[in-house]
Amino acid sequence: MKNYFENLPQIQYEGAQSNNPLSFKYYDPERIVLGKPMKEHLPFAMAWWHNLCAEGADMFGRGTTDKAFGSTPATMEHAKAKVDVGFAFMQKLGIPYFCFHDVDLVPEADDMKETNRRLDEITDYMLVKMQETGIRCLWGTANMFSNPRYMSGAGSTSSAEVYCFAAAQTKKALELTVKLGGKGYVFWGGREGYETLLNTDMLFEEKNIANLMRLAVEYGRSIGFTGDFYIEPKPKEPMKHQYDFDAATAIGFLRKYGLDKDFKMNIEANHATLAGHTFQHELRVSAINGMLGSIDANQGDLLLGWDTDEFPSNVYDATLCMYEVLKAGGLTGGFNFDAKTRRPSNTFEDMLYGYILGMDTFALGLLNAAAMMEDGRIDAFIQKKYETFHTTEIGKKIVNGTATLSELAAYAEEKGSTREPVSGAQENLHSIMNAVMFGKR
Ligand code: XLS
Ligand code: CA
Ligand code: CA
Repeated sequence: MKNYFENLPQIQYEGAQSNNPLSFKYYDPERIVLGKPMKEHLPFAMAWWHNLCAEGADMFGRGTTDKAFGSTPATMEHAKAKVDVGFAFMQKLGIPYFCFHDVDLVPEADDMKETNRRLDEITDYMLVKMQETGIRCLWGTANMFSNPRYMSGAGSTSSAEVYCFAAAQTKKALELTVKLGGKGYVFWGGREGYETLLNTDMLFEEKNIANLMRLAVEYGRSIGFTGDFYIEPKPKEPMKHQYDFDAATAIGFLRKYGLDKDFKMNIEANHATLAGHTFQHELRVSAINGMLGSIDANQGDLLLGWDTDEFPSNVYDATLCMYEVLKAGGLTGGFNFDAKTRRPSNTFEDMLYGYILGMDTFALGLLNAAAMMEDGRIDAFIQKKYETFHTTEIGKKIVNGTATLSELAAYAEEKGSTREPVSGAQENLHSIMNAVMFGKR
């Protein structure tokens, strides 16, 4: 078994001056930021599917990276090799969590009973590694989008039989998540959407998805799952239109079907931009609705219209992300690197470089966001911007809901005309952010 990572030295923080590519330049796990160590602000996770399974295949060519790890592909020997390599990888980087789909762990058999037997075997093997290393499961999920049976959806399928398979996969994935002590359980609705309404009963599909989620909550709670369920919004790809378009849509759906107490959002940066939003927007919408749960830390490419799942390198976006996370008081989940190396980055070292880049980018984001909060000018601006609601009698009445429409109208009529509100000062605020981020040169 080829376990390249096993004999490597631990990846350590060496600082920005270091030329060692296998070191952190900014991620210093024990460094105290706003009263707690960086590693507690940034509970990172490895995505099993990309890191241990994705070989760089795309629609135009097969894989470029060998992830057989010296074993025979699509065997239980291969599944175990991935466990060995995965845990060695996470240990070298000091990554405390992983996330998985059921089918990332073992090759899927034709018969579901055999797949489930394999899943039992591999999770027994993983549990031993987890005990040895202290590495934990952040969240689990069921892949209900790759198998051809889900071509017309899982919860939203047109077939009652397929619906039962989706239920069976959800049940098993929940059991595995509980067995591995997962903090969360994700629903990403890759096939829950449509291509044309000419062949789709949207309301019927919506109710069926909600029903599957309700059944999952009831079953999960009955087997001792106390964590959060997550919806991971994404507007499109693979479907033209996906029902969990963005955070606002998913939150509205959860409230409509009474699922909002058990669910939060898992926000992915790349999905946010595909929906025409910033990452920060999706985080804010989730946070102000009390549903900011976990984050899929990656980035897209605005020049491309699809989900590229790149390792985050954009420090500005990571800063705004961490600003939202700090303001929200942290995550109940963590930061899952749902990211893959580019197709020509086909070596084992590249896998490490991807994670080092992502962890350093988020460390910089955290440091910058903390500095923005300590600086206080942006907060002070926001407070000042809305001050007439807090300092004038009429403003206070609006805020506490005691003013009538007639009273407000009488106030305006008496004034006759008004001045414009204070400037939005966007340019100045961006300058402040730059100054805080880059300081003296
Ligand atoms: C795909 C999604 C998927 C979820 C988990 O775009 O990001 O990987 O995170 O099913
Ligand atoms: Ca994701
Ligand atoms: Ca994605």
